[in-house]
Amino acid sequence: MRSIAKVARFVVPVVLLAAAVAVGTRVWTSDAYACGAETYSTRGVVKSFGDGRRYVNIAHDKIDGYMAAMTMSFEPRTPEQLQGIDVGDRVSFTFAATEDGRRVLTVIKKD
Ligand SMILES: [Cu+2]
Repeated sequence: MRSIAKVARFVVPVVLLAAAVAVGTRVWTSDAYACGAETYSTRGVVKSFGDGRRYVNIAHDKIDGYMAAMTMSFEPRTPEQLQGIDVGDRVSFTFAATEDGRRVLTVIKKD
């Protein structure tokens, strides 16, 4: 039993450290662009898509604390987010305004 306790004393901290590193890495990579970014939610109408649907132009309602109503572009976080969404659709969406001036959709769905 003494040897098991000895092994546990070594293994437990190593496992905890590995888990902490894994969690930290995941948060850093998947949400890196969202670090320090403000998120906003609003509604709008889809006007057009950029090449390869790399962005979507939306005539959005007023966004409290951010800007008045206007048409502008938003980047999907993944291509799948824009599946089933077409020009003319009314949508509700949330986006992160990044420090480098991008607006990345975190959620978008048809109304
Ligand atoms: Cu705008």
